[in-house]
Amino acid sequence: RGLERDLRGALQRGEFEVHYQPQIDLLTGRMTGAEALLRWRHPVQGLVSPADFIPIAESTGLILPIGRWVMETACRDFAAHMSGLRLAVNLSAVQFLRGDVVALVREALRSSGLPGSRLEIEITESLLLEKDSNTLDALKALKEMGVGIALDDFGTGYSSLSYLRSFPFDTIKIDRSFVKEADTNSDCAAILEAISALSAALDLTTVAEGIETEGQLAYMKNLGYQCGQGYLFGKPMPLEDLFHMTAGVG
Ligand code: G
Ligand code: G
Ligand code: MN
Ligand code: NA
Repeated sequence: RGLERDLRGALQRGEFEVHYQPQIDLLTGRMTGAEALLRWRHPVQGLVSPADFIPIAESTGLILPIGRWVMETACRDFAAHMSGLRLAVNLSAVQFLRGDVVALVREALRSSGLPGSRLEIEITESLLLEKDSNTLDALKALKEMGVGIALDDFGTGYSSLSYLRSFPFDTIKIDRSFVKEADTNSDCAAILEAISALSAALDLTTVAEGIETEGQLAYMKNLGYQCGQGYLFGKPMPLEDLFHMTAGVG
């Protein structure tokens, strides 16, 4: 397929960009950090969504060099320009199973000078489903470096509750499909309330994804969600725009 062929040289040709989406403390309204989101500027097709090319990058193994580039670029950006703010970076299951994520993160922190405590990695349940014993060791090693671990897209998988007990998470990110209907669907509301109580009991930080309206914001805040991300606060944006947002807030 054409996209796969084009993906092979994209890194060398400098076609990737890392954008950043702000994460907001819902109590204070302040930005606490941002999630790094990869963008591919294809010379003919324009911006290609990661939803379309990450699966190809995973099946071809290209996710290893591309994922390394994202981690190094984002750590460098934040160490140099985003003093104090935290950085979240998505890691694919393939990076855990076929790469050395501990060495990858250690090297990115070392070369950028970013403290481990300012980095959080985001993983999804698909990784934990693999039941690879090295995964737990890798997560523990990252935690020893001060790096936070977030479970992404929470609520969309199968057996999330047992994972919460078995893996050293700091944060769970509630999938935006729940947040979308928070203030209109009573089943969603009940699930969100239960997740909030569970997170508090397990001392996990909650991030509500995909907040688009003031109504959703008020609702999630009221349920005790600590952080939020979504178009209401800002879309994924180039580093320069994120920098201006922080300068404006002071
Ligand atoms: O940015 P957008 O919301 O279109 O991202 C779509 C999907 O691609 C999300 O699930 C997101 O987690 C994933 N994604 C974005 N950037 C990266 C990345 O750098 N690495 C990995 N593994 N996934 C990413
Ligand atoms: O799966 P993950 O959460 O890593 O990916 C985040 C994805 O969600 C990105 O593609 C990002 O562009 C998208 N996103 C972020 N905020 C919103 C939002 O408020 N509404 C919608 N519809 N999508 C969002
Ligand atoms: Mn994510
Ligand atoms: Na998500």
